[in-house]
Amino acid sequence: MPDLILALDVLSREEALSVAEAAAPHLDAIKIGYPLVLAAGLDIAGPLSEFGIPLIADFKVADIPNTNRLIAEQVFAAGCSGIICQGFCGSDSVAACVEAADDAGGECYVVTEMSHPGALEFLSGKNAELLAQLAVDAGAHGIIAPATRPERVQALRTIIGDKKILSPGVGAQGGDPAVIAPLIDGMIVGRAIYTAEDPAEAARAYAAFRR
Ligand code: O7M
Repeated sequence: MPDLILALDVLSREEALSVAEAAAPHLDAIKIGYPLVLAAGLDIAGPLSEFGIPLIADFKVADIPNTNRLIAEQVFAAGCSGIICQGFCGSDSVAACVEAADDAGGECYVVTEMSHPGALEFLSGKNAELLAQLAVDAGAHGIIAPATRPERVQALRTIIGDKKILSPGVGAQGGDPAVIAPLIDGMIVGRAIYTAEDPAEAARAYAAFRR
């Protein structure tokens, strides 16, 4: 069974801290990204890390190696222990994020296939498989793959072996936790928890699917 990772895509510092505090006992990690960091600043990572669970920075980093490294260094200096990058910029760009993660004692995850319908235009099928192989070759710690397509997660697993699969798409996007949980290492859930009237109870409801 996987870790439960909250996608904390709320738009204020106050809401972020209140949802995180309520849900933290039922979580294994929190993912922060553009929505929250643009609204509240990267230093939100400081108070969030006080809840005692790892923070994963989802900036889907996609640039030249030097820029990727500069972004990754900021993320780890702010207190995050993981970073998510895109793979389609190539192996040297991914390697820059992996190196920054290794230097910080953190982890780097590479997006392969995405969870939304539009992913089928580019970020799926053969392209996703090439990206998964690139993640392995670059020494990444794992990949992002879609809870909305469990059969694709299984296909990508054959490429990455025992590297981690973090999987978004459960809840608001229709993914079924009972189907996806046995296939993955981290289940990323956003709206189903942070828009709930009682985020603690909503997070606790995933306990049966959590390691
Ligand atoms: O549960 P949701 O749909 O409210 O949130 C899902 C989160 O996962 C949200 O933060 C998305 O940006 C993210 N995500 C996807 O939904 N689909 C993907 O293919 C990839 C991600 C992601 O986390 O990539 C790192």
